[in-house]
Amino acid sequence: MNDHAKTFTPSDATVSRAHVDHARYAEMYARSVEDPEGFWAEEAKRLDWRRAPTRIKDVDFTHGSVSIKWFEDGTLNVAENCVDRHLATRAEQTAILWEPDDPEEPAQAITYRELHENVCRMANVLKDHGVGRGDRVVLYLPMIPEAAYAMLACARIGAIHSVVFAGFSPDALGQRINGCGAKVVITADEAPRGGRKTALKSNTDKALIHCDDRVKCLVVKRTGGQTTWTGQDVDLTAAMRDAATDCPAEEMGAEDPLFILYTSGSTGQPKGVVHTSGGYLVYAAMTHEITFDVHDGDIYWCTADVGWVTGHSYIVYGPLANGSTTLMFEGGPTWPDASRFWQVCEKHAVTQFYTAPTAIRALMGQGDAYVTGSDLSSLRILGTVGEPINPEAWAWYNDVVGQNRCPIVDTYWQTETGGHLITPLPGAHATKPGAAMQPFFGVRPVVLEPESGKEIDDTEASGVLAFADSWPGQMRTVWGDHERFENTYFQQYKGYYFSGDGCRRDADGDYWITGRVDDVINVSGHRMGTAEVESALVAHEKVAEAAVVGYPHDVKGQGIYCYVTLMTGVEASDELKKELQTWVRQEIGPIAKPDLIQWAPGLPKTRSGKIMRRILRKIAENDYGSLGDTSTLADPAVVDDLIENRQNKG
Ligand code: 6R9
Repeated sequence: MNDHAKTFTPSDATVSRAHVDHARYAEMYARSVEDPEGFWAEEAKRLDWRRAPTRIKDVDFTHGSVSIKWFEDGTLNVAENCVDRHLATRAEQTAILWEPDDPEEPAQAITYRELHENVCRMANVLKDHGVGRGDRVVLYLPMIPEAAYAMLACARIGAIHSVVFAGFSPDALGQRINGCGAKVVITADEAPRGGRKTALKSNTDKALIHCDDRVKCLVVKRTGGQTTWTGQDVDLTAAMRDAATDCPAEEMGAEDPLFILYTSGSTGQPKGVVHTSGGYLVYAAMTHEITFDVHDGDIYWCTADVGWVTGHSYIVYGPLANGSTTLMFEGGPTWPDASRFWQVCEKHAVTQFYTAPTAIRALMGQGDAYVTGSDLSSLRILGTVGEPINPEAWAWYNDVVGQNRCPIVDTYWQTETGGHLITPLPGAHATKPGAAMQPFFGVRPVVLEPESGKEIDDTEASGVLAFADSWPGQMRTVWGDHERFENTYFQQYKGYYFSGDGCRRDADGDYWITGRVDDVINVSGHRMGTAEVESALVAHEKVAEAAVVGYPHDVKGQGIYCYVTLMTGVEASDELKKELQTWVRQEIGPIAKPDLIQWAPGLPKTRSGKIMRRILRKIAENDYGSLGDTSTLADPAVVDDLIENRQNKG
């Protein structure tokens, strides 16, 4: 492929405004990998430290003794960095611009002074309920300012938050509360989204049935909708009103955990990714400023949910550490109609807009008129995250939304990485539709041969993506299970952090992410372990066995394809398919609802009983002409039946 043919160079205006241009990138990048200690000691000065770090980097990627520490002897408070330190110069500047689900409801502009007050109030309520340093607090909230207050209130008193996406089911919530041993859950009565309401409080009640009785439930009144109250419940809205507006910030070590965020892997239940205070914040702040080329006066909008890492790093921590105005949107892209995003951009004169390819594809399908009806002249930078973006969606984003004048930053990163790892920088790099382009500072990507694990030195390379050294935003461990951390990321390819993604490096040395190489699927940018869906399916009394794979889906990127073997005597029917879809939805949450279910009298297995997923993937992709070697199958006839009855004939 001729990659040069599709290169978009930034305009002179973009380059001259940018924090980092091409020459500066080259010079900074070289320094960041040649002298990481010196480079990051300098970058750490972005933050206000109580005690400035002198020990900058202490990293060992060796399996069996993996240890990652940054700025180890430094102390700071994250909330102080995101709020208090801006008060001298920005007290009356908007910190959070909140746009509700319903366009008829007024937006709210919360200044840094008000943010400080609210964070302190909530911190005092948490303290009143016995929460202190190192305690865990689970947040299960709509996209409302209280979600940011709660995160920062925890940070202020040294508690560790774990945000659970409001789309998760009571079971999934309960597992996460128990998983981190939380003392308190903060939720809301209801979460409005797309004109509908999710009953968060009653979901929380259901979750808490399976948790320690002492777990307290603090409830924000978002809608005032009917809610049942139990003895452990606290009306958080009222308690905040009565609480004091100042609360001292705890002095925390740089390596003290800031948050836990559960994410899916290829095996087992989701794992609690642990991020720390110092390194994470330095990295979130720096990437936010440079990747989105943020300047004073900008109105920056990331459409993610705070339930995902993108919401943590690029709605709350990065922007607020930088003293930016961050827009927080409660709703979704297509309600009341497909113009909602663009109307919000016009209404608030948004300058940076950051969303996921799945949203772009969904909106692209609705036609251009929804976009062109809004004045988008304020936009300067567009971003995408969450999955590879297909060139058609990239072109539409560039032409119709960006009107050919806004660089698109296709930011590759993960929950585990804390911030962007590979991304173009607006004034430094040309872009190519579908390419994540170049490593961020301090990041050393390598392409490995999947089998041998050998590093491919040639510029043009294709293989799996790993990283040869640490960066400050890297996760430190899996909560409560360091061995799982080492085994998941450092075992297969010794001496590297393994991403789980495939990748291609082109003749120019630019990186293209090709998707997961493990049993993780990416549905509308939401990461899911096929094992989680399988275990939900087999928990149903009529299901004997299940195998789940991803298949290409026009809007979602990947859809969930389930092969299900029923218990003997159970009759297959369309009603049962619906029942299983509803079941999985209830077990995990709406994002995990199977798209296609195929009844499988048997699953293709090796003689040792291992399911051959490669074959199931090919059938689901409707690519059964290239099944490859099936000679190790115990019963090859199974495959013919599966092909004949495949569900994706598109
Ligand atoms: C931030 C986030 C991580 C996985 C990752 C990869 C995929 C994310 C991407 C991308 C291609 C991009 N991914 N960004 N693939 N291009 N720009 O999404 O975190 O939810 O942990 O997902 O998402 O497969 O491994 P997370």
